[in-house]
Amino acid sequence: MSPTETVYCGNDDAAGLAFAIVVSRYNEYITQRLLDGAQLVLAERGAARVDVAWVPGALEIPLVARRLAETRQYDAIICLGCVIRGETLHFDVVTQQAAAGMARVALDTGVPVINEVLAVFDPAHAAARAGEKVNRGVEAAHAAIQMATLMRRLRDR
Ligand code: INI
Repeated sequence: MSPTETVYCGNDDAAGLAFAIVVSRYNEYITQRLLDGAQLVLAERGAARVDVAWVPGALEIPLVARRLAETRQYDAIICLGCVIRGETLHFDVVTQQAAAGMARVALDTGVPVINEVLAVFDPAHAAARAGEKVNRGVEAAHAAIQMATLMRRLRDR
């Protein structure tokens, strides 16, 4: 006799779902484009609510993400930032602390947190990931919808 098997997966339908986006002003000429990409996808996919919180830099993202996650009002939190190595001597600290903080928020609260803080070597690399064709904000929104719907599926099983 074979065991029963269930495969859990999310989908790309954001209807009825609520999202928060935490976005940093540091390198805003890049992060605004990531935000535009994420908002476009969430609107296209029918999200019911999309709230945006601006923070000064990547290091401030985790605290605000946590505050938003703790409201229990959001199905997923999307974090957008841009750290450019040439501009910071503490590149590793900023990227690693931000990433560790975001991961902790997700694990502590159970709310999916999508880390789309770009960590790149120069502005051209950042621009290449925040354009019309390739836009990591778009990818972040798709990941957020997938995770939000997967977590609902797991909750309702
Ligand atoms: N923050 C960023 O989001 N990107 C950067 O490239 C960056 N650099 O270059 O330093 C950066 N630093 C600011 C940091 O995130 C905090 O806002 C600041 O240290 C105050 O806590």
